[in-house]
Amino acid sequence: MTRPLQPDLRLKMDAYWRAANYLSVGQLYLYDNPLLKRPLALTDVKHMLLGHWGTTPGQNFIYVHLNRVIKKYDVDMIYVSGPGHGGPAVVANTYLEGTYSEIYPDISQDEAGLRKLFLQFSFPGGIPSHASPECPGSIHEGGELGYSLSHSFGAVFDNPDLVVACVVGDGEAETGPLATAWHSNKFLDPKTDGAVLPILHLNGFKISNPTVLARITHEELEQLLRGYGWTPYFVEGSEHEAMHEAMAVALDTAIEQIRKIQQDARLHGNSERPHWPMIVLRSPKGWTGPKVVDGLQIEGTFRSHQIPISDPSSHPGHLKLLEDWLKSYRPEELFDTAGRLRPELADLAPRGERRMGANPQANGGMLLRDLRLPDFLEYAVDVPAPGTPGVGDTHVLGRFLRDVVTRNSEQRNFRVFGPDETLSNGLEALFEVTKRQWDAETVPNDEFLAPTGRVMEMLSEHQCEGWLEGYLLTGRHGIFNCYEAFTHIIDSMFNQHAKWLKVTAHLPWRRKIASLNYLLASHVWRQDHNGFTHQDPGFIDHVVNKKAEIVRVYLPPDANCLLSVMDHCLRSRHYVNVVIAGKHPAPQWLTIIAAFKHCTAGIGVWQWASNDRGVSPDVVMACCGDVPTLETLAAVSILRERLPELKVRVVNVVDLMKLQPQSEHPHGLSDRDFDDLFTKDKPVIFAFHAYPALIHRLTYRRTNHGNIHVRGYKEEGTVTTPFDMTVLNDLDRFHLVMDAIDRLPQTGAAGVYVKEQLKDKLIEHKQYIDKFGEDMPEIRNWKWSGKG
Ligand SMILES: Cc1ncc(C[n+]2csc(CCOP(=O)(O)OP(=O)(O)O)c2C)c(N)n1
Repeated sequence: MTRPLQPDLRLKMDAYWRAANYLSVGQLYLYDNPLLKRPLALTDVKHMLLGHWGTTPGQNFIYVHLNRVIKKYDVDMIYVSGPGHGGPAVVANTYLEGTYSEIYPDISQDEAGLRKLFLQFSFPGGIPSHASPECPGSIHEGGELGYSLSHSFGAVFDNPDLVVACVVGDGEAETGPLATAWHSNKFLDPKTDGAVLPILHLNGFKISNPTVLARITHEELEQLLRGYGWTPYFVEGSEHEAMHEAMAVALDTAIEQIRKIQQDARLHGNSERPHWPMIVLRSPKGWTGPKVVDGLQIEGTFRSHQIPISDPSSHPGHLKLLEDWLKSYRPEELFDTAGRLRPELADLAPRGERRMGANPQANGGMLLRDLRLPDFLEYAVDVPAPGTPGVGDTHVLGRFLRDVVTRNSEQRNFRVFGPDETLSNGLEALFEVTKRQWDAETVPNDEFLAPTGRVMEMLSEHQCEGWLEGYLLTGRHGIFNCYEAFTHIIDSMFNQHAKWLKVTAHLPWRRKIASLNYLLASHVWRQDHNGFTHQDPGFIDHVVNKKAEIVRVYLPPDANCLLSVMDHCLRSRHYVNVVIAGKHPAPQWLTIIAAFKHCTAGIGVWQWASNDRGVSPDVVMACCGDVPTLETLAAVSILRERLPELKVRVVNVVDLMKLQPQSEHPHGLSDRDFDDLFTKDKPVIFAFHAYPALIHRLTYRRTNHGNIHVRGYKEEGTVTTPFDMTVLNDLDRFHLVMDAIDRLPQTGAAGVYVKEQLKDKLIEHKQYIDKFGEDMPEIRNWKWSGKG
């Protein structure tokens, strides 16, 4: 290939790079004097010096080179900064291309704007030091390292014209999520998806350690990347002219190769798995920064990671070093006296929405289109009477999701993600209309694999979560279905996404995106065959820590409720919705209309199961979750049969956040409504799907909290029968009845007799399952009698 850079262009690009570097150092250090029009004084320097320099000049170098290829090839491109602590770089570049000032007019393209740009960085009331939501063009903050490639791939699914340039930190590359994300290339369809161009930024160091990938041989690294299926192009060195040339050649090659792969697939039907190009940029950490400070080498070492020159007020000589460093970029050549970038340099940036900071893909809500949803009422399970046997709630939902796929097949804006569990979680109906997207080899006995499909499965919860987040952040919709216990694997990714949603919800220019919907099937109570390792309902404990305006938790008790809840979640915006549902055959309680009403209210008295009409109840039997609801109703039928004078009220909770006070969560019941349901002074036996402490945490301010007695999972589990799981945790119908009697002295001797009989029942149960390996017939065949 001929050299793509004319000397004049190379010099201008170098100047643009210097401008970005100058603006980056300015952000780290300058309080005033942004154009160095007078000698640098201590009063011009911020008191608290915060931020990261090390990664920044390399990212500035990449950005200016990406601008060139965007213009040359008219590429629809966004930028993902893996080491997002290079915040100064993305801020500097979006400022230089003009998008920053368009969004924040106060940060104007002049000296006053420069001063504010510098001041706001890592300053109280200003912007954080990462590629944060405030930064135009960012879909990935990069504060918690590891997710850049998964986000990038999520962004290009169903986005055939988009290229995501994804800078991967060589430290970031050591994380589990990133290490597995290289495999995303086996799940990309060159016909219908876009492309990711990874740029492995091999600057050699993390905070205070070398990076693994920088300390293996060139050959090992190349083999590793080729082994992952990539074609790596190396750009290595530090000499500016040579590096500009090498980067330009590598980028031209990569873009042309991406175009060729796409054309081969799209126009010529080539169905071989492509070996997509990527770039390895080996450049010094802290490139162009101070070489030596206080006798210690800085550039090219871990010492450049954060602030290379510290505390000038107490270190004579540091101020001069800083001034020399800033001046080394020759700002007077880059900005005119008014502080405006010189026109011949400004001209290097792409125009309009081709600027990476202005690309609507990075503000996905702008592109979001509503899903075309089928009428969920049509998928209803017929429930002629409470207790009608069901086939398994998620199996019913699967038919609805199947038709969501079909109805949006033209829009191509809905996908279902999961780590190899879509079938196991009961969503097999999806495969009537779509496949799992898979671009690697297939052999005759494979099932449901195709180069393009709506189901994305790789056995990495990180990868699925990251893909889905990238997909949502670029304006599409989706669901993550996962075993409940293993959703914990992405606790931290959920955190980051929830934080992103919280911050973006308050940025007027950021449009709302579709909610992140978790479907946690295969839950704690029905992991009979997998046992203890698969029994953990704690994800929701974690979720409810996040901002109430963002998180929603639903526990539909049956299939019709699940349909109603999922329909709601798929219409919602900018939330994280957690839905916990069963997949095993289980009794159905509500007709679809009753389910719709119940789920809309989120909580309510099940009058058909209660006998306290017209009087105040003696006891409230509350339940939340499908198995606790079953056990509660079975307990209620014992109470009503054996102690018929008792007035029992059944309250079912679908929307967990109804329990919190209104002041704490927008869904919260008013105290008045809560007291109406749970009474001010009567015992409440609360059967809960997850750890009992969560109910106490949500209700501790309620009038009747002292009388709420919660049964839930208390970390007892093994491979056993479904009913025995509840017995092991005291959540079974017999314990619930005994709990009620213990709090109802008025049951007197009759209550004592019932308790004694139920204790015997528990012994019988144990003997029976030990002998036969399944639950007693009276448990298996129990049905709600309907007697009220
Ligand atoms: C998951 C995670 N672990 C630890 C950190 C703390 N941390 C911040 S920067 C950094 C080193 C990053 O190295 P690299 O990805 O190579 O970025 P660069 O050298 O370009 O700054 C670490 C460990 C983090 N941000 N995220």
